[in-house]
Amino acid sequence: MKLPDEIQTSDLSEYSSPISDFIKQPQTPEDWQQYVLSEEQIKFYEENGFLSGIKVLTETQVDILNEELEKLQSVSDEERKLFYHYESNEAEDPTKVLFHAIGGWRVTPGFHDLWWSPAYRMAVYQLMGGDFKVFHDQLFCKPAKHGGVVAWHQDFSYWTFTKPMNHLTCWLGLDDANADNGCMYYVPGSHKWGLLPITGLTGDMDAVREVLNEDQKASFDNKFVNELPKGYCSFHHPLMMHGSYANLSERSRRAIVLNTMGTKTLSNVDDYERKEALQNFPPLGKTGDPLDDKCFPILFDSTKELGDMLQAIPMASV
Ligand SMILES: O=C(O)CCC(=O)C(=O)O
Ligand SMILES: [Fe+2]
Repeated sequence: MKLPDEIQTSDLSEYSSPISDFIKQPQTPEDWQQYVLSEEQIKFYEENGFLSGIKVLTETQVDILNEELEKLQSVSDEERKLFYHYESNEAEDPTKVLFHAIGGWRVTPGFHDLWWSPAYRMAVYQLMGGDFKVFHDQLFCKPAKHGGVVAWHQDFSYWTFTKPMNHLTCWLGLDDANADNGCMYYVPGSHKWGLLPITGLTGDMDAVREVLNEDQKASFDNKFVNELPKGYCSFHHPLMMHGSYANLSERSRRAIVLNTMGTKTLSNVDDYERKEALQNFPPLGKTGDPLDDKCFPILFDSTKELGDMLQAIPMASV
């Protein structure tokens, strides 16, 4: 997809609404109805900390994003500066490859407009229990044959430079994902374990065991295999324990992850210990400041979008 002619900048975060017709937008509150999650789905999320199997993109839309992804994997120096984090290979195992990049939405129109997908926005609204804004995206791509692991972790352990915790992650497959090519796994109910320390993201898959008690370790026996066709997504709570194994298969396993936060989220940078990880992040202000940079646009205004439908929508409370 080429940039529309009127778009003059190379930094798409200048635009806080869709810039193309990549994703069709609802025109009335009724148009949103088809995307509303059921009471059962909400209840499942509250109990388990994740919800899987939501369709966000058609195969054609996935193809468009995969074309853009090729560009994002070989960016110019100028484009590279728009990323908050960029590692062509973040795998600690020298025989493996894991592409991990944050900020691709600033560079190509499809990844920019993806934030405004209605199926995505309605689900996030319900699972977060209110209006929300962009935190950041993340590309996690494992090539065929030697794709690296993403070690077991909780997302919020990396996000304590923001407060309060009111975040949600969406994992969206750009390839069909299953156990063979390194799909994600969840430990159901682990969102109730509280916040654990960081134990590493791309090295030892099981490093987190050092900080777990016996019951927690035992619950990995019950892990959920998050198999998904491309274009489908899963959502998970910021304290959800999740990870993915190596990809030794003949197929790649690419994914785009969308991270949102509540509209009232504040900076909490002052005591944050990993300041070097934030070097290329958008301005975060000082502790207590609202996160109001252009890179954190509001994605949903429920009163405006939903009108009278508002009261009838089941909302999660976790
Ligand atoms: O793509 C993966 O395997 C890891 C993704 C992840 O950590 C996340 O969605 O929060
Ligand atoms: Fe994660």
